[in-house]
Amino acid sequence: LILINELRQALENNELIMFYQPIIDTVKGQVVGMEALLRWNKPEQGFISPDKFIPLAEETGLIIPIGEWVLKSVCIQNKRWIDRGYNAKRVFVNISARQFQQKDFFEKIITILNETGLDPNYLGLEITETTVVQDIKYTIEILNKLKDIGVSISIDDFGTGYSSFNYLKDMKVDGLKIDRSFIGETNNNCRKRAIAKTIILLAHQLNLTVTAEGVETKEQLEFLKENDCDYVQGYYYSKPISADEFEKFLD
Ligand code: G
Ligand code: G
Ligand code: MN
Ligand code: NA
Repeated sequence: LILINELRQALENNELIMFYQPIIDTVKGQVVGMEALLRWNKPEQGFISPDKFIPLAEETGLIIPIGEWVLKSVCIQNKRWIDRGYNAKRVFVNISARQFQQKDFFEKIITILNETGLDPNYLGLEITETTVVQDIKYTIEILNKLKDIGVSISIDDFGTGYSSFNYLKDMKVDGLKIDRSFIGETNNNCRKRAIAKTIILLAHQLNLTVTAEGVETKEQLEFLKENDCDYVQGYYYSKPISADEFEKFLD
């Protein structure tokens, strides 16, 4: 059981840390970006997955300061890598619905980009279908503003949220991320394979890029390559790792 006070303390005591997972171009086999994933390094307990504490943070509103800390530290880290001469890559940050729906969300992004000096072309946001359909008019306005400054938007966990396809015709998103529930065991499940294939087609028909998550085997990778999936992410290449460990993927 995680208590709200412990989580508040975690933020104050610097117990939160970002891990990074490479995103790979399936044709070139090169790392083109990374997803930033939050971890809580809890004293005497080790790393705790966000699945265990993000829901509590969302319920209590702590996701607002935590989300700002995440954005800031990821922008600082990516800027540092670029300044040190590594090939610049886009870093993707997960954004909770409650965070995205704040009235000053766009202004907060601008402030963080200004303060950290990160070029917006090297930042991407991952939001879910459920988030974007909460207030469609507002979402369209924010997405247009983000696109204008160069921040990229991906729809995360695509195919698992509560939404229709309707929003896709009006919203300027750049990519879809196929949820890993459609990728795992693709080699022995035709229904999952059919869904993954169809999401790739849908993305390309809409001029969007498509990333498959949770790629763990050579067979899954081959299947995705054959079906023209643009990018892959998963344990087959690397699990999420610390910033220090990630540097080997930047070379
Ligand atoms: O990395 P892991 O599989 O443990 O992540 C579990 C879940 O937590 C995923 O759904 C992921 O999107 C979410 N998550 C990871 N990092 C962050 C973060 O920085 N902010 C938010 N809002 N969610 C995150
Ligand atoms: O919801 P979101 O897509 O942000 O979640 C990403 C989560 O998926 C992270 O918690 C990350 O640790 C996890 N993940 C990344 N690659 C793999 C993989 O190949 N297999 C499994 N099972 N989980 C993965
Ligand atoms: Mn994600
Ligand atoms: Na996902």
